Amino acid sequence: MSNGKIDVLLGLQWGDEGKGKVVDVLTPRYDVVARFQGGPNAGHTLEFEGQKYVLRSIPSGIFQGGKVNLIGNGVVLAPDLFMDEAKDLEKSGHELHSRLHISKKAHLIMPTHRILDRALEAAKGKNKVGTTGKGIGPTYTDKVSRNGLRVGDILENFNDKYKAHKQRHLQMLKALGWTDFEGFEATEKKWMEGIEYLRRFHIVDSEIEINKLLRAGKTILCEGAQGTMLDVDFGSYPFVTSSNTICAGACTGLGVGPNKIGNVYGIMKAYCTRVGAGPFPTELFDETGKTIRDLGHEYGAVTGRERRCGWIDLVQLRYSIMINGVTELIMMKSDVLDGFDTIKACVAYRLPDGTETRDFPYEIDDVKPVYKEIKGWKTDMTRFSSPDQFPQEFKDYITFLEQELETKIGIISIGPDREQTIEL
Ligand code: 2SA
Ligand code: MG
Repeated sequence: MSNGKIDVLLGLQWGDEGKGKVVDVLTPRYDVVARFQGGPNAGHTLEFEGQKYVLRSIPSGIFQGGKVNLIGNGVVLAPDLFMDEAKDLEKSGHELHSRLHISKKAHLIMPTHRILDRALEAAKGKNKVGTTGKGIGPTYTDKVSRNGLRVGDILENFNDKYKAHKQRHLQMLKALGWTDFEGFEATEKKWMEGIEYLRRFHIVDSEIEINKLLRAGKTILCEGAQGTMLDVDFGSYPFVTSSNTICAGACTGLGVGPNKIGNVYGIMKAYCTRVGAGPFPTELFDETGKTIRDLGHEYGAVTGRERRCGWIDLVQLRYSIMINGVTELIMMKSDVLDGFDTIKACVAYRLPDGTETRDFPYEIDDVKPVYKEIKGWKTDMTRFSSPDQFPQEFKDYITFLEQELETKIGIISIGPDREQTIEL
């Protein structure tokens, strides 16, 4: 962490690496926490003092007193879902209004965007992406096609703008033959309440604010959502989300120069998971996969969907580390593997022509993982408080990962609670 710089914290796999927990642990060191992409498709789970919270759009720094939390221009915001999330937090005693700043340039997810999300998925048939249904794709599509509605638009003539956008969406839905509008009026009503609720927050030129904070020597942590493999450019396209989830996304999603980026924390699980459709080379379809899902509680934080589980994939991680310029790794959920006799790590892919590669290829649909087997540590580490307590097998595993990934591991999480975090 250094003054006047932005540190970025990102998921290196397909999301759900445990970013929420890490940001919450790291925030005491920072003055500001910012989100730069994604929206309510994210589900960041945090646990402390016996309570569990799921954040969707609000930065995870909200639980620590005195921090500015910023929702950047790269984020897409659903006012109704935002209102639910914010009110829940307020109920549990967390004051938001003075501490949450929202960019005027963030785009609004309209109720019709969510219907379009469903309609477009349905039209894809068996090629569905398996989206979260939160309207993410259609909202970013409107942004890029220069049709979007932004948070700043609520400050003037909002109703007229809303109606015009809705009309355009309804025409698109008609063209798709979509007829299911059940509950739409109630949703729209609540959405409009969400707009009113939004007005009570600081709606700001966040790019100017953040650069002023940097010039004043403040420390800023940026929190990525989803994961690198869901990045629209570098992920497993087309089975990706619609934003740049990678480090460069923090520059465009907040309006800061690349020279302002400091540390890049890459978060990975000790294994790997994915929700939604798309290739996943190390996916396990057997009992081991099921055991990981049960022990790791691998169910979607937003949709409750079962997460697909598999072994850690070092080919994929090397690629993510390269794309993001990761300076330090953080490994989550190693406790899930505490009872395993043997652990596997994919060190290379065998391509359809029989050759092996350590570089991430264009297509990963039909690659076969080449595994290295590692002796399990067979120790309950959940109550450990220092790396000195780690069994030798676990220390060897860390060394192996650091060598394979050519990056040092700085933090290891040994359980869901804020306390269960060990710095190396
Ligand atoms: P979308 O809705 O357009 O962003 O979906 C596109 C793909 O991106 C995946 N995606 C995610 N994958 C993992 N976790 C996500 N967040 C929630 C969570 C998911 C949930 O934290 O658990 O609750 O189901 C997330 N958000 C998007 C998605 O599965 C599609 O593959
Ligand atoms: Mg998540």
